[in-house]
Amino acid sequence: MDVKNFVDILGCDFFTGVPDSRLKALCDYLMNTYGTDPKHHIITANEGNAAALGAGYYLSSGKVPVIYMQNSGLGNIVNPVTSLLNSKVYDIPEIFIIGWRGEPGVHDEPQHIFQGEITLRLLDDLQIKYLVISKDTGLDEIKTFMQDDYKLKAFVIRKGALCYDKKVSYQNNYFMTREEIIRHVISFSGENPVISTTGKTSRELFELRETHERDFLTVGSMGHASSIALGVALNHSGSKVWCIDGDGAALMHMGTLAIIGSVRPSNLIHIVINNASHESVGGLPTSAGKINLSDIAKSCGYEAVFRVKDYDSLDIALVAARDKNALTFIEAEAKIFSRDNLGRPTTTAQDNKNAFMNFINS
Ligand SMILES: Cc1ncc(C[n+]2csc(CCOP(=O)(O)OP(=O)(O)O)c2C)c(N)n1
Repeated sequence: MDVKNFVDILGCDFFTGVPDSRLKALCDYLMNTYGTDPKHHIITANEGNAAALGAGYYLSSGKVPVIYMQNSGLGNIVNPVTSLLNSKVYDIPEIFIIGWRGEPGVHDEPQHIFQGEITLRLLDDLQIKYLVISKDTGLDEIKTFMQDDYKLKAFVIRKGALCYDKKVSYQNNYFMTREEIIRHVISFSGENPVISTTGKTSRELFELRETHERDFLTVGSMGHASSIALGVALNHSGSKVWCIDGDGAALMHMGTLAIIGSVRPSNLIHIVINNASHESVGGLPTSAGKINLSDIAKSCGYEAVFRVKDYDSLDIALVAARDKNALTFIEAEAKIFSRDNLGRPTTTAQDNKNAFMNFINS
């Protein structure tokens, strides 16, 4: 279905959410139509923020917003849906567009399987009325569904259901690549544990390594790699612990910077690869291109802070991080790029966990 025909039926002029690869057609359409004009389109740090932002839009305009997300984001909206939007509280209408990863019967990665299985059940429990959209869903079915008086409605989007024929390209002015930054990091991290973030960072790390026991790949739980790294660092004080994060992920749960900064483990090195983009799911911008993450880390209590633009300065920062005993933050600017032939981890998540635990406890 052409995404424009779909969006026209919704009759909304405010869209907010977190991008998803299943929703690439929608995301590209929104970027081409509105860019990031905050009157019409805001890419939020996490999906719960989008649900709340949509509530504010409704309160001030009386109009219904559209909130878009991958089904992994349902976890982040549970609280605003139950305690803000639900009819037992403020009874605020919203339309959700949800990319269905891990649909039963459709092959997907381990982090999507359980979320995929419970997606429709969770919507039922949240009292969100849904319509599943496939390639062959007719526009009339969508029009009929929109006439339903449910306040909270969701479209659950199957693989390939939406299409958009215009190409959108996402770029920045940065020079390094994420994969090469990761290669540099692991040349300095040696035998220390590495915790990597969701998306292509973990996929690239996996491909760069010959053996995988030193790495914990945070394949799901976007935004939580640095909290996992904090937990490891506190109990593994004999060695450095390296966290390779993304800007979108760091923003998603940015409160954790304050917690890490206040706990201040001197063996933790937190690297944020900042491409100002959600590159792994298509390239939509994050706000990390407009703010100064390094200054935020400094204010939160990180002791050594570096912002690097090229490989020489990256190496200088990595040497300092390795050799000093200080909570370190390295923001490495990267272009919006990944290889077309990038693979996926070939070991199971539980093999990864077991190998990592054996390594770390030996
Ligand atoms: C809660 C949640 N929302 C959305 C996603 C989909 N998702 C996977 S990776 C990613 C982008 C990550 O961006 P960033 O951390 O900047 O890393 P990059 O891909 O740019 O390297 C998104 C949005 C997800 N996995 N989980």
